[in-house]
Amino acid sequence: MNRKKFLVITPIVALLCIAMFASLATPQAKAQVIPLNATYCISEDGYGPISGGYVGNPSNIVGTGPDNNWAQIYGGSAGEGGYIIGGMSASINSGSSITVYAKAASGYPNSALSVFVSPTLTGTYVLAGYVNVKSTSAVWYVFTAPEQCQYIYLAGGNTSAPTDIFIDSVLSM
Ligand SMILES: [Ca+2]
Repeated sequence: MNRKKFLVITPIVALLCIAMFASLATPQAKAQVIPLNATYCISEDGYGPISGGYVGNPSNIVGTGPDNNWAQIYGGSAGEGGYIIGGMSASINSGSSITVYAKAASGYPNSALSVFVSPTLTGTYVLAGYVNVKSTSAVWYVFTAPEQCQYIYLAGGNTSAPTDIFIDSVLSM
């Protein structure tokens, strides 16, 4: 699959998955201590709106840990959002954690974030999980890699509510 086709198809898949899973319970968020050898997001490899949303400062997901510089995924109406693709500094094993340090803007308590993964940038992305980002204080949201992977596709958007998510860091530890 070439890159152009991938970028068109994947946001549609993301919103479908959000619609399928939005009524389920959300993963538990917990605090994290970052180990020195944590795998981190080393590159921003693509971003864009989904159905009319907006993505700001996407490269702020890159870095060895939280630095208080945030990427934003915004959808002012239900069904709108955006996506950011990140490359990790090392391959993540199936079953390992993927942790996303994120918060919601005030007034957007149903901001939905879905995480997909792939071993290659242009490969097939598989859902790792989703969460409703409710807190305006940043929290580590913990997902589990469903397969060996190195690329992370962060899709923000909720088919039944507006979304405004800020993401600082993506790690595996
Ligand atoms: Ca950051």
